[in-house]
Amino acid sequence: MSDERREVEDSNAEVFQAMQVQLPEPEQAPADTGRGIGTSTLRKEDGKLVTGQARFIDDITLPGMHHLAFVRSPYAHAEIRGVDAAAALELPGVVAVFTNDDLGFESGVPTASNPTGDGKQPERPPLARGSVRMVGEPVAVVVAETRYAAADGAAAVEVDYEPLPSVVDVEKAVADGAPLVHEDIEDNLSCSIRHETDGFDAAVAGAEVVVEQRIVNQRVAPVPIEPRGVVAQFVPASQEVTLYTSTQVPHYVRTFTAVVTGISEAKVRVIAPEVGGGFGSKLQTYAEEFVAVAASRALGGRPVKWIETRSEHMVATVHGRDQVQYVKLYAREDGTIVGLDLHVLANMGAYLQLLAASIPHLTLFMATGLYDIQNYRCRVDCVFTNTTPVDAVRGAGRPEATHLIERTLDILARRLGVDRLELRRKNFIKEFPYSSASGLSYDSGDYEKTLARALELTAGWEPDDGDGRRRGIGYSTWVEICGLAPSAVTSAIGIGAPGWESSTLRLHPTGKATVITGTSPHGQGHATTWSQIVESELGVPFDDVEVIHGDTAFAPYGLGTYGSRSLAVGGTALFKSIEKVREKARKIAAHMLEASPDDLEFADGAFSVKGTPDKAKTIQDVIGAAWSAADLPEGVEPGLEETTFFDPPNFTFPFGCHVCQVAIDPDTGKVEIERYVAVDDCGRVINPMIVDGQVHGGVAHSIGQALFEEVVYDEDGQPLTATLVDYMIPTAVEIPPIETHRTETPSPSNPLGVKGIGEAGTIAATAAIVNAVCAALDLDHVDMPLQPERVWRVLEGMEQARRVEASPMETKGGGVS
Ligand code: MCN
Repeated sequence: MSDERREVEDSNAEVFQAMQVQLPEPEQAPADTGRGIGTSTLRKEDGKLVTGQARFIDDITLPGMHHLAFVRSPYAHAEIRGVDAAAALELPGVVAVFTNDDLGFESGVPTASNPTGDGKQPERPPLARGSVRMVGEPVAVVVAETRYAAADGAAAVEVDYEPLPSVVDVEKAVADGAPLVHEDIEDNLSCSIRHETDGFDAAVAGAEVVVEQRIVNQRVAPVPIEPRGVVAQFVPASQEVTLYTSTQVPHYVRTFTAVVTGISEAKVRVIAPEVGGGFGSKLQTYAEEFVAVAASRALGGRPVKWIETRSEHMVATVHGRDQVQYVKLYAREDGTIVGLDLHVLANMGAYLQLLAASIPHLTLFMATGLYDIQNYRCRVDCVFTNTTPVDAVRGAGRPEATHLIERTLDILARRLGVDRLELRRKNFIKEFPYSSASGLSYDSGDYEKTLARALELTAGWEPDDGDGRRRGIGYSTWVEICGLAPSAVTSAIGIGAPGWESSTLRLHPTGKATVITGTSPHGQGHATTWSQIVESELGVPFDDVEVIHGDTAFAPYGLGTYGSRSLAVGGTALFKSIEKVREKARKIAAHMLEASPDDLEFADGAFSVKGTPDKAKTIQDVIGAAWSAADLPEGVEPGLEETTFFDPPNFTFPFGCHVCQVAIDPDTGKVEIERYVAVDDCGRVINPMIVDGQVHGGVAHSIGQALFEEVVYDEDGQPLTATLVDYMIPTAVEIPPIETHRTETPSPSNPLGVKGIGEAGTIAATAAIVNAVCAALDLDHVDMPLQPERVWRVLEGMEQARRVEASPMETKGGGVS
């Protein structure tokens, strides 16, 4: 060691000084690198995704790892008389077969939803005990040396079932004498959520027109590109477990893994590596996660892996929507809407998953849409059936709301013989904040503006049926609730989870920044947009910001990514951490500049003395000073790192207008979307390109629901759409060019002025498409999906479609509460 070096080691101060000398010259704050807020900066996430360097669950291989395969029920409802694993255990490579009792669970699969406070929440063991209540319910798990051996083992396990009567349809499930899904729940109802404004009956008594319509919002499957998967490794000596899982909510998975397995929460580490899409379905804690952890524990710490097959996905991962809605809309002859009476039968499936009844509760909240409807009565019955649980799928309760109100508005316009856009304008909410009849406070909006912009953009559209096809234009003027929070409200409406979000901002001695976010992106581009916020607000260049997420060992507790909340809540948590860092940095800069903190201004990443711009310190200068700590103002701690937990005062309410033109082939019933224009308002925009991408994806999702997708069960509860051959999701061929446009109405709910956009397209689009088809066919209503056969039957006037067209509430025996 040189003398010089020895000298350095002698004094801490000198060490810092010496190291500081070795630091690269701090980069100067960018005046404008063009990658801050408001720019369409390319996504920094994409390099590894498009070059195959990203790591998904199935890329993870641990030494000595075994594989799991689940034995799943082939019956919709049956008693389990016995499980015989002898033949499976004889097979080469099969190591063990576990049933629920072998795995030492301390509770069942959790739900965090109880909107009425007294909802029936049947216990659901991770592996079925005593009986099964849906096709695909896991009964046992096979551990084997290879995935193939595990699959062979699962096929060889013999389960003795005694089939029981089952019910799959919500209307049948609530009828007298229906088979019971849970023997102790006599009406198949988990809960009935009710809301009624004062004096409802008197207020609607004077209505001159009443539109009644039964609307089916059919069951859909989420179908992300990557199905679910887990890798778990338990360490017996320390009683720790690491769980890699394809999830949107790693911290919830950690908490519930602790609850279900009894392992200390502090010893559970959950990692969400790259997640290949979720669309709401990975906002869950699933039986397979708990089983994998418990299996690794039962095997003395051997790591295990399970990767969901596509057919498993179609029965074992939650489904979405599945509501039958009885709508009654009251109006005056002049088009003023007087009141809305809504009864929803919401299919919960066989068990409650994480959000369960809270999903149709969101339908209740948003069913009056962007119209000033002050008289409102709604009843949502959450019904058990022998089917896969229904929970969040992109939009989660809000596409169902938009669809029903936008469909009913078009029917009302036909009934009154008035222009459907005039009818909308007449009833638009015009002043904000607006107290809705369902008890919400809409933060900001300008519904005329998005409609006007959409009309400007579609002014030249003139449906021409010169080629023999029938054409129509449909409109959807929509609003949604997102940015899920505030915690006091989520708690008050029976969601047993808060709504805040966290972020840590850490500045490194080299002037670079790490953001640790509690959100858990899986395609939304948070690394990019969070870096844009740091560049604009702190002056650390976009490329110098690293964003870490999805690992509970590193991050403060975070609630994850769902409900289009990440920017409005998590992005704001980051903004607030930046503010805290800036305030501390201001004190240090003032000390360095021998000025008062109040005399400094911060712009373009530098503090300067007001009126003397050349007396300045960049944020990078300050980061170095905070780290070296050689000369800090009194009372200021070294380092620049801040954490924020942000709980917003309100939700955000994005809105917009979507317009769609369809052409229908009368010979085949095939619907083609010829043009699609989306004008959305999500407040201030961080990255316009990402927002466009989210809208594209969201609209594509709803094109799937409007035209193609439906999960179908037969009478006995056998799924008829358990593969992608039977369940059609649209490909690029079916998705038309989607034109996206925006207006910007800032939200007062957060300092960035932002609202969510991740679900907007999905929430808006089905109504625009079905309204266009109904306009083309000149009829009141037809239910989704508008597959060629259904449309052809409408055109041919065949019985099934006539029933739908002629307001089938009488024929179906349903009623409005
Ligand atoms: N954004 C923006 N300016 C705004 C609003 C949003 O730049 N005014 C950016 C955000 O910074 C973020 C993205 O747009 O990068 C989406 O933000 P946000 O609306 O906050 O939504 P979340 O990030 O919370 O995403 C959740 C939402 C949901 S609920 C589903 S479901 C969904 C979706 O996002 N699933 C997706 N988009 C998806 N995209 C992909 N690729 N895969 C999924 O599974």
